[in-house]
Amino acid sequence: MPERLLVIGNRNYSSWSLRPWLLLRQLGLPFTEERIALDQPDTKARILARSPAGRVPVLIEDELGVWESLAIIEHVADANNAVWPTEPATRAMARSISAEMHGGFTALRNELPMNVRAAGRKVRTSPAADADIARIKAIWSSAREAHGAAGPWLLGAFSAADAMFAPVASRFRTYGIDLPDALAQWQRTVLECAAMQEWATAARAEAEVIEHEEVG
Ligand SMILES: N[C@@H](CCC(=O)N[C@@H](CS)C(=O)NCC(=O)O)C(=O)O
Repeated sequence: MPERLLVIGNRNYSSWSLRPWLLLRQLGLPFTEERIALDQPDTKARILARSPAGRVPVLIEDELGVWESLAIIEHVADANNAVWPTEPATRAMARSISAEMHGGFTALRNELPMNVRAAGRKVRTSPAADADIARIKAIWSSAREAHGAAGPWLLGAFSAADAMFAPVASRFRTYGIDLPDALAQWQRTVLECAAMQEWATAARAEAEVIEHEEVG
């Protein structure tokens, strides 16, 4: 069993940290964690001591460092076949939408920052963010239409795709983005699972407030 250390940022704000953390927890893979508070005078130096990329999350497994959330997920998948669906077409969809999340939706991410403990926030979104929201709803709808009968997660069984979109599920609740029933059901599946509850409870216990992440 490898020694795994996951280096994360603030639970309340660090959406990229949440993704691999949720995946490891949901799959029951043991790991220890190191939390580096973001936006502090020593943040950069502390992260750089763990990763040359200077960003969290970072997975350190035995002596090996892996950075970038999707690369961490792929590394975990190398030794665990529950990370991605096994059926080839479902697996291809899971990978496609996860890569789309990793590489895109910049307007949404900028305008609606993850803020796990906040609720009832209202933001006037730009057309670019509205387009991101529409595309995300379309992704979730096509996933649920094709795989709803197989289980409550995005593609039926839990997979990395749920972990990749979990921070968006949280944002949509914080900022009151309306969802049709089938998508609201998936949102509840993610936000109410034990691992996500654990993350949210710890986020609420964090003292730091990062002003520029507090919008709406
Ligand atoms: N593309 C990266 C994004 C990582 C990222 O932007 N992390 C933020 C926190 S959510 C960070 O480390 N910020 C600290 C900094 O830039 O100093 C990934 O997928 O892991």
